[in-house]
Amino acid sequence: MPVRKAYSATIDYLQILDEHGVLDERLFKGDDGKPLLADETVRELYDFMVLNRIFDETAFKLQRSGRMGTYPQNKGQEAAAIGSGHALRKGVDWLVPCYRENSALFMHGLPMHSILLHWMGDERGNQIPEGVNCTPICIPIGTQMLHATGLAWAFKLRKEDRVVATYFGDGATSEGDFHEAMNFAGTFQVPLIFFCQNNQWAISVPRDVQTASETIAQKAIGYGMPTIQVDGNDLFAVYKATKDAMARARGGGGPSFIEAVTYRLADHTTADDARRYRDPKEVEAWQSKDPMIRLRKYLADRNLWSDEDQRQAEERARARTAEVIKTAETIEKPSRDDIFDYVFGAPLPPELDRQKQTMRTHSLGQDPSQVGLSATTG
Ligand SMILES: Cc1ncc(C[n+]2csc(CCOP(=O)(O)OP(=O)(O)O)c2C)c(N)n1
Ligand SMILES: [Mg+2]
Repeated sequence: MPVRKAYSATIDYLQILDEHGVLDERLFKGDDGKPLLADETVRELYDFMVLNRIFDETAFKLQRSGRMGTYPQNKGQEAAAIGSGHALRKGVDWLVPCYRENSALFMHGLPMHSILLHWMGDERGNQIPEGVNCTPICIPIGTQMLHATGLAWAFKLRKEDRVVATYFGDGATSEGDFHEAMNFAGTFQVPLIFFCQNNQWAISVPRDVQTASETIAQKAIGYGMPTIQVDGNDLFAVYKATKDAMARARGGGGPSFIEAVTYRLADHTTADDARRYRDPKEVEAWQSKDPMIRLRKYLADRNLWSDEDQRQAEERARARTAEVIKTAETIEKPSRDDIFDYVFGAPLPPELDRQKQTMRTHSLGQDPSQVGLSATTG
């Protein structure tokens, strides 16, 4: 009996604005002849990139000067977050993030100081204001994809016209949670976009050590999902792929997968030193593919952005970032009693009550007399 082909597939790669700022007019115009994005919108999105880059660099400095805990820089991944975020409807669709798409969350109304509070260790940074459709940033890798699937399933059951987008990294696609979420979403045909920011690294593990899959996008084929690889540093390609996935989801076409090929230009977090494991030549090569360089060139070539515009955008971004820091740093400090009052409930067991009463010194929360020191020592 002859061997028949049981299945075959290809993965498309979409790029509309290349790293030199050259535009594929045909793809930008689309079949209907309308531009994918109006000039004014592109200006606004670039301006927003400037704000986010400056916010990100300032957050890094806050950590270095001891004013914040660990921080994972988003630098270099702005087109992926902003291009996809722009395709989602504010106040309607939902974002279920990890931690490298701040700008998409800000776009959908998350106050910028929330992100600083989170990384300052203040749990109020995870309180999402009413009407902002996102879940808190998620550090346990991959878990958020299951939440996103559940959320999208609920919208389907309730017949609500809402789409969910969940963000995760290349490394997250090696987690069991990823496969469970994909399997369920594909089987139940939920309105969900799996948005992978393939930034080539999972801390110190490079993508090709992480998985034997040639592309991340092809992993979706096993779950029956339309899937595409896009230039993640190209705002237009990311926006178009997300818009197409949105249209499919809203039309009852179920989940889609997008692999945005990008690069983590900074260290994994401020607790990392990538110079120990990354070839500087690789970083240099990706620096020239920075999403902001090509978009600025696109705008400048069309007389839509001048050096003066850039100067003003940076000035506005610095002023705004300074305000955000002030808000985060001047928030009323939580009481030290909160950990007892809100974690254990009432009545407090006697031992915990004793600890609460004696947590008066800065010496590991212990009363000096209990550790054999007089109250005047230290
Ligand atoms: C379940 C779980 N395992 C391990 C970690 C430790 N960890 C934090 S970030 C990270 C790498 C994630 O890589 P990727 O998904 O590519 O995202 P990126 O940081 O590159 O954006 C790991 C292993 C974690 N946070 N959660
Ligand atoms: Mg990664």
